Amino acid sequence: IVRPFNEIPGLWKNGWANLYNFWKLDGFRNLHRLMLQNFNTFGPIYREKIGHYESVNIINPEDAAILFKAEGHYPKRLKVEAWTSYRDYRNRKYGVLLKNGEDWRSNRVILNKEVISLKMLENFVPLLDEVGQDFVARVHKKIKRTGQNKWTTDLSQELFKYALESVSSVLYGERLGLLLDYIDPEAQHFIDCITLMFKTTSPMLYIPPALLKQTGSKVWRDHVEAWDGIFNHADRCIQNIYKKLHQDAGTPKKYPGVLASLLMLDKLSIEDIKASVTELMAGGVDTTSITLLWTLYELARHPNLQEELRAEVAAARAESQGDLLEMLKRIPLVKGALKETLRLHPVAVSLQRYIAEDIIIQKYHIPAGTLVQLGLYAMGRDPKVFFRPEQYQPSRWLRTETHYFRSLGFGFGPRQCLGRRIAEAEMQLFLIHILENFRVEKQRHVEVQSTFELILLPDKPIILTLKPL
Ligand code: HEM
Ligand code: 2DC
Repeated sequence: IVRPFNEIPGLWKNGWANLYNFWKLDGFRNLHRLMLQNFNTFGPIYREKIGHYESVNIINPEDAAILFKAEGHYPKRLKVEAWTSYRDYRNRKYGVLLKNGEDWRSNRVILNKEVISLKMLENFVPLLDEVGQDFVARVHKKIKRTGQNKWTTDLSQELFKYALESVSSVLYGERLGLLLDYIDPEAQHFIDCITLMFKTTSPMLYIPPALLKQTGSKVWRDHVEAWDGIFNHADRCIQNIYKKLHQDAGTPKKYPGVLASLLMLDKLSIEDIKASVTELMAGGVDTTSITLLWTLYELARHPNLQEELRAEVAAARAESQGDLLEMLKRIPLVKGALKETLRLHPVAVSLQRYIAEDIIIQKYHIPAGTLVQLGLYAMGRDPKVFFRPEQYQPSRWLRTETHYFRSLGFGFGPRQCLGRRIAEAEMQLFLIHILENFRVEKQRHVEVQSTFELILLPDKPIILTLKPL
């Protein structure tokens, strides 16, 4: 028997009362923990309305499979109104992140070839490897300066720079030089704007930005200022490449980067290219850097595992004889570590789709058009889904445990993360270089948890020590 939609358990009858309670529970920063609690209270499916945000939430991999089978030809995520409102307000085009329908699909198909195809990896890897090497050189320098043969620090700012340098080198085919002693204040401002943009987005998930705009609220003003900073800097980078392309046209050389490739391909309008390249640049900073920070934190807490990974990397280096693409095929445990990091510390607390057709989940009928969310953070910590979920165990991704709809850190299907290949290569190369050069240790026993600022971030600074091997 199928039970009706209105019988799904949960609090969905009074969105504004729920928003008030959510706010009292500091839900703006605790979303991931509140979702976990809701699954404990209501079971594997619950319906919820907070403010004007309405959804059905699920946690099981098998149910995720049903969800994604119903995503339709034009998969659509939760509409982040803060982001669309800004673009409407400033008359800027939506990029692939915010487009929907046929407009999204036609842009995405072209971007796929230049950004997420395996073929492009060949072009990206040498660029990203160079950034990795520069990061190592920078750390060695810092270690020398301390005079103590080690460097103890909160690496997050360093990792932001590493990530921005990496994604820029792939997008623009040239280096910004963010890992040098002098840090360009414009690049630093760009980094700060991204953080502010994410932080100011989360309240606007529940309270319509139009309302906040009318009342002249600070969140909206900060949000606009943050996006303005992001777009201004990206515009400058894009203009710079655009000009150069016109200056030395017709000289076929090395791989020129994603932006120049798209411009030469001439299949998307310049405005569309600018919009998506800006999104790629902004999406490529906090995501990979925080995932790397969490990974270093886990490696510091598990010294034996760290040695195991180091051995794998050394063997892969020896066997591949200088061929980096070969080397990346021989580090399954390093890849497992990154999956394990995203299981316990996912960037995205949930994946969501407005379903294109009616479905039945946990015997409940869910009509087409409903926003269905997979609780990614909750799934990663569910003992019914992962054996001993509290343990950081990269080897679980090599072995017998089933992986069916369990490795979803980058989303799923045609709407999955466009930056996935860049992110994976960038993070794998980073770990290779770190493991080949430093031992990572941590100070005292500090339990770090997640806090929600649209993406999940560490709730306190992670202080690590790097020692040369
Ligand atoms: C979308 C995760 C890095 C650009 C997404 C989505 C997730 C995600 C979960 C939504 C996918 C879905 O709905 O199925 C991550 C994680 C990263 C990462 C975990 C790193 C650890 C990056 C990087 C870039 C990027 C480096 C840019 C170079 C994008 C874009 C979209 C997206 C443009 C929207 C794609 C579309 O709507 O068609 N990402 N991301 N991401 N990501 Fe990432
Ligand atoms: C946040 O309830 C929680 O990859 C909401 O690189 C549902 C939701 C919707 C969209 C998700 C968002 C969450 C987290 C951050 C994501 C975003 C889609 C893309 C974005 C996952 C789960 C991200 C970080 C992009 C951002 C690119 C942007 C800066 C240009």
